[in-house]
Amino acid sequence: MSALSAFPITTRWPAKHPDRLQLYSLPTPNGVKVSIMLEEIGLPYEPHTINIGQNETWTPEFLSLNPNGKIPAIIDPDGPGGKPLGLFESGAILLYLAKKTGQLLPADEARAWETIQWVFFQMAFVGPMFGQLGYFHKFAGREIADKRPLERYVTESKRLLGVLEKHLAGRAWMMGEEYTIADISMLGWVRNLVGFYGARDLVGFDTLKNVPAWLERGLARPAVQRGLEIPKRP
Ligand SMILES: N[C@@H](CCC(=O)N[C@@H](CS)C(=O)NCC(=O)O)C(=O)O
Repeated sequence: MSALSAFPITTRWPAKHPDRLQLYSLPTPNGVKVSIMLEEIGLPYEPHTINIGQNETWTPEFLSLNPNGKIPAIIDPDGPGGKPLGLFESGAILLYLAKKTGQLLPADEARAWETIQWVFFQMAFVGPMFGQLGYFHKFAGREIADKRPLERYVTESKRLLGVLEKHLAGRAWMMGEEYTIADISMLGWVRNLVGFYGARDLVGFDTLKNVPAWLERGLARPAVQRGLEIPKRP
Protein backbone atom coordinates (compact mmCIF):
# COMPACT_ATOMS: atom_id res chain seq x y z
CA MET A 1 0.00 0.00 0.00
CA SER A 2 1.51 3.36 -1.00
CA ALA A 3 1.39 6.50 1.14
CA LEU A 4 -0.98 7.94 -1.43
CA SER A 5 -3.78 5.41 -0.94
CA ALA A 6 -5.16 7.54 1.92
CA PHE A 7 -6.00 10.25 -0.65
CA PRO A 8 -9.32 9.59 -2.47
CA ILE A 9 -8.19 11.72 -5.45
CA THR A 10 -5.80 8.89 -6.41
CA THR A 11 -8.75 6.57 -7.14
CA ARG A 12 -9.85 8.81 -10.03
CA TRP A 13 -6.36 9.94 -11.07
CA PRO A 14 -4.14 6.95 -10.16
CA ALA A 15 -0.42 7.43 -9.61
CA LYS A 16 1.89 5.49 -11.90
CA HIS A 17 4.81 6.69 -9.79
CA PRO A 18 3.53 6.94 -6.21
CA ASP A 19 7.00 7.87 -4.96
CA ARG A 20 6.87 11.12 -6.98
CA LEU A 21 5.12 14.35 -6.18
CA GLN A 22 1.63 14.28 -7.72
CA LEU A 23 0.42 17.40 -9.56
CA TYR A 24 -3.29 17.89 -10.34
CA SER A 25 -3.54 20.81 -12.71
CA LEU A 26 -4.09 22.33 -16.14
CA PRO A 27 -1.89 24.90 -17.95
CA THR A 28 -3.90 27.96 -16.86
CA PRO A 29 -2.18 31.04 -15.34
CA ASN A 30 -2.66 29.55 -11.86
CA GLY A 31 -1.78 26.01 -12.90
CA VAL A 32 1.46 26.91 -14.68
CA LYS A 33 2.92 28.53 -11.58
CA VAL A 34 3.39 25.07 -10.11
CA SER A 35 4.49 23.28 -13.30
CA ILE A 36 7.04 26.05 -14.02
CA MET A 37 8.30 25.81 -10.43
CA LEU A 38 8.62 22.02 -10.66
CA GLU A 39 10.47 22.30 -13.97
CA GLU A 40 12.80 24.95 -12.52
CA ILE A 41 13.72 22.97 -9.39
CA GLY A 42 13.99 19.59 -11.11
CA LEU A 43 11.99 17.64 -8.52
CA PRO A 44 10.55 14.45 -10.06
CA TYR A 45 6.77 14.68 -10.35
CA GLU A 46 3.78 13.11 -12.04
CA PRO A 47 1.29 15.50 -13.68
CA HIS A 48 -2.44 14.70 -13.93
CA THR A 49 -4.69 16.66 -16.27
CA ILE A 50 -7.81 18.00 -14.57
CA ASN A 51 -10.37 19.00 -17.17
CA ILE A 52 -12.02 22.11 -15.76
CA GLY A 53 -14.18 22.38 -18.90
CA GLN A 54 -15.78 19.12 -17.76
CA ASN A 55 -16.10 20.38 -14.15
CA GLU A 56 -13.66 17.77 -12.88
CA THR A 57 -12.60 19.96 -9.96
CA TRP A 58 -16.12 19.59 -8.57
CA THR A 59 -16.00 15.79 -8.35
CA PRO A 60 -15.90 14.28 -4.85
CA GLU A 61 -12.42 12.89 -5.55
CA PHE A 62 -10.96 16.30 -6.44
CA LEU A 63 -12.84 18.07 -3.64
CA SER A 64 -11.31 15.63 -1.17
CA LEU A 65 -7.94 17.30 -1.88
CA ASN A 66 -9.16 20.86 -2.44
CA PRO A 67 -12.58 21.62 -0.93
CA ASN A 68 -12.48 24.90 -2.87
CA GLY A 69 -12.66 23.01 -6.20
CA LYS A 70 -9.74 24.71 -7.99
CA ILE A 71 -6.52 23.62 -9.65
CA PRO A 72 -3.61 23.48 -8.95
CA ALA A 73 -3.21 21.01 -6.09
CA ILE A 74 -0.44 18.61 -5.15
CA ILE A 75 0.31 15.61 -2.98
CA ASP A 76 3.90 15.24 -1.87
CA PRO A 77 4.38 11.62 -0.75
CA ASP A 78 7.55 12.79 1.01
CA GLY A 79 6.18 15.73 2.98
CA PRO A 80 7.34 17.08 6.34
CA GLY A 81 8.54 14.28 8.62
CA GLY A 82 8.50 11.92 5.64
CA LYS A 83 4.67 11.87 5.72
CA PRO A 84 2.51 12.61 2.67
CA LEU A 85 1.18 16.15 2.40
CA GLY A 86 -1.72 17.39 0.27
CA LEU A 87 -1.74 21.10 -0.59
CA PHE A 88 -3.82 23.56 -2.63
CA GLU A 89 -3.51 27.31 -3.46
CA SER A 90 -0.68 28.00 -5.88
CA GLY A 91 1.03 30.55 -3.61
CA ALA A 92 1.20 28.07 -0.73
CA ILE A 93 2.53 25.40 -3.10
CA LEU A 94 5.26 27.73 -4.44
CA LEU A 95 6.36 28.55 -0.91
CA TYR A 96 6.27 24.90 0.13
CA LEU A 97 8.41 23.79 -2.82
CA ALA A 98 10.87 26.67 -2.34
CA LYS A 99 11.28 25.78 1.33
CA LYS A 100 11.49 22.05 0.66
CA THR A 101 14.25 22.38 -1.94
CA GLY A 102 15.97 25.58 -0.77
CA GLN A 103 15.51 27.05 -4.25
CA LEU A 104 14.01 30.22 -5.73
CA LEU A 105 13.48 31.96 -2.38
CA PRO A 106 16.40 34.14 -1.23
CA ALA A 107 18.47 32.70 1.63
CA ASP A 108 18.62 36.13 3.29
CA GLU A 109 15.59 36.37 5.57
CA ALA A 110 14.67 39.97 4.81
CA ARG A 111 14.85 39.30 1.07
CA ALA A 112 12.81 36.13 1.52
CA TRP A 113 10.02 38.17 3.15
CA GLU A 114 10.19 40.73 0.37
CA THR A 115 9.78 37.91 -2.15
CA ILE A 116 6.81 36.52 -0.22
CA GLN A 117 5.25 40.00 -0.20
CA TRP A 118 5.30 40.01 -4.04
CA VAL A 119 3.85 36.49 -4.17
CA PHE A 120 0.96 37.73 -1.99
CA PHE A 121 0.61 40.79 -4.25
CA GLN A 122 0.19 38.43 -7.18
CA MET A 123 -2.29 36.21 -5.34
CA ALA A 124 -4.39 39.07 -3.98
CA PHE A 125 -4.26 41.52 -6.90
CA VAL A 126 -2.74 40.41 -10.19
CA GLY A 127 -4.54 37.06 -10.51
CA PRO A 128 -8.01 38.16 -9.34
CA MET A 129 -8.04 41.49 -11.23
CA PHE A 130 -6.62 40.17 -14.53
CA GLY A 131 -8.99 37.21 -14.22
CA GLN A 132 -12.01 39.51 -13.92
CA LEU A 133 -10.79 41.53 -16.89
CA GLY A 134 -10.66 38.26 -18.84
CA TYR A 135 -14.25 37.46 -17.86
CA PHE A 136 -15.62 40.86 -18.90
CA HIS A 137 -13.45 41.26 -22.02
CA LYS A 138 -13.16 37.77 -23.49
CA PHE A 139 -15.63 35.42 -21.87
CA ALA A 140 -19.36 35.52 -20.96
CA GLY A 141 -19.15 38.99 -19.36
CA ARG A 142 -18.36 40.47 -22.78
CA GLU A 143 -22.05 40.44 -23.61
CA ILE A 144 -23.04 42.54 -20.61
CA ALA A 145 -24.20 45.93 -21.90
CA ASP A 146 -23.10 47.88 -18.83
CA LYS A 147 -19.38 48.42 -19.39
CA ARG A 148 -18.60 49.68 -15.89
CA PRO A 149 -17.37 46.28 -14.60
CA LEU A 150 -15.03 45.96 -17.60
CA GLU A 151 -13.79 49.53 -17.11
CA ARG A 152 -13.16 48.88 -13.44
CA TYR A 153 -10.99 45.84 -14.11
CA VAL A 154 -9.16 47.50 -17.02
CA THR A 155 -8.32 50.47 -14.78
CA GLU A 156 -7.21 48.21 -11.96
CA SER A 157 -5.13 45.98 -14.28
CA LYS A 158 -3.40 49.04 -15.75
CA ARG A 159 -2.68 50.28 -12.25
CA LEU A 160 -1.15 46.92 -11.30
CA LEU A 161 0.96 46.84 -14.46
CA GLY A 162 2.12 50.33 -13.47
CA VAL A 163 3.23 49.03 -10.07
CA LEU A 164 5.22 46.28 -11.80
CA GLU A 165 6.62 48.70 -14.39
CA LYS A 166 7.96 50.97 -11.66
CA HIS A 167 9.33 48.13 -9.55
CA LEU A 168 11.09 46.46 -12.48
CA ALA A 169 12.98 49.62 -13.48
CA GLY A 170 16.66 48.70 -13.25
CA ARG A 171 15.82 45.13 -12.19
CA ALA A 172 16.01 42.01 -14.33
CA TRP A 173 13.59 40.17 -12.01
CA MET A 174 11.21 41.10 -9.21
CA MET A 175 14.05 40.57 -6.72
CA GLY A 176 16.77 42.19 -8.81
CA GLU A 177 19.35 39.79 -10.16
CA GLU A 178 17.69 36.87 -8.42
CA TYR A 179 14.90 34.98 -10.23
CA THR A 180 12.42 33.79 -7.59
CA ILE A 181 8.94 32.45 -6.94
CA ALA A 182 7.70 36.06 -7.21
CA ASP A 183 8.50 35.99 -10.94
CA ILE A 184 7.08 32.48 -11.32
CA SER A 185 3.82 33.56 -9.71
CA MET A 186 3.37 36.41 -12.19
CA LEU A 187 4.75 35.37 -15.59
CA GLY A 188 1.78 33.23 -16.63
CA TRP A 189 -0.72 35.93 -15.67
CA VAL A 190 0.95 38.74 -17.61
CA ARG A 191 1.42 36.44 -20.60
CA ASN A 192 -2.24 35.46 -20.47
CA LEU A 193 -3.46 39.05 -20.20
CA VAL A 194 -1.76 40.14 -23.40
CA GLY A 195 -2.08 36.77 -25.17
CA PHE A 196 -5.11 34.59 -24.55
CA TYR A 197 -7.28 37.40 -23.10
CA GLY A 198 -6.42 39.67 -26.05
CA ALA A 199 -6.09 42.71 -23.77
CA ARG A 200 -2.73 44.01 -25.03
CA ASP A 201 -4.11 47.27 -26.44
CA LEU A 202 -6.81 47.59 -23.81
CA VAL A 203 -4.22 47.84 -21.02
CA GLY A 204 -1.68 49.80 -23.09
CA PHE A 205 0.93 47.08 -22.78
CA ASP A 206 3.11 48.51 -25.54
CA THR A 207 3.44 51.82 -23.73
CA LEU A 208 5.37 49.94 -21.02
CA LYS A 209 9.06 49.08 -21.20
CA ASN A 210 10.16 47.12 -18.15
CA VAL A 211 7.25 44.67 -17.89
CA PRO A 212 7.44 43.55 -21.56
CA ALA A 213 11.24 43.10 -21.23
CA TRP A 214 10.77 41.07 -18.01
CA LEU A 215 8.08 38.94 -19.67
CA GLU A 216 10.34 38.25 -22.63
CA ARG A 217 13.21 37.26 -20.30
CA GLY A 218 10.90 34.94 -18.39
CA LEU A 219 9.41 33.31 -21.47
CA ALA A 220 12.93 32.64 -22.80
CA ARG A 221 13.64 30.30 -19.87
CA PRO A 222 13.46 26.64 -20.97
CA ALA A 223 11.76 25.59 -17.70
CA VAL A 224 9.08 28.25 -18.23
CA GLN A 225 8.49 27.05 -21.79
CA ARG A 226 8.10 23.46 -20.60
CA GLY A 227 5.96 24.39 -17.60
CA LEU A 228 3.53 26.34 -19.80
CA GLU A 229 2.55 23.07 -21.52
CA ILE A 230 2.16 20.87 -18.41
CA PRO A 231 -0.05 18.97 -17.81
CA LYS A 232 -1.16 18.21 -21.35
CA ARG A 233 -4.41 19.92 -22.28
CA PRO A 234 -7.40 17.53 -22.53
N1 LIG B 1 -6.17 31.23 -5.77
C1 LIG B 1 -6.18 29.99 -6.49
C2 LIG B 1 -6.96 30.16 -7.78
C3 LIG B 1 -7.12 28.83 -8.51
C4 LIG B 1 -8.10 28.96 -9.69
O1 LIG B 1 -8.85 29.96 -9.82
N2 LIG B 1 -8.10 27.93 -10.54
C5 LIG B 1 -9.00 27.91 -11.69
C6 LIG B 1 -8.21 27.73 -12.99
S1 LIG B 1 -7.08 29.06 -13.24
C7 LIG B 1 -9.95 26.69 -11.59
O2 LIG B 1 -9.57 25.66 -11.09
N3 LIG B 1 -11.19 26.83 -12.08
C8 LIG B 1 -12.09 25.72 -12.16
C9 LIG B 1 -13.51 26.09 -11.80
O3 LIG B 1 -13.73 27.12 -11.16
O4 LIG B 1 -14.40 25.30 -12.17
C10 LIG B 1 -4.74 29.53 -6.76
O5 LIG B 1 -3.92 30.40 -7.04
O6 LIG B 1 -4.44 28.33 -6.64
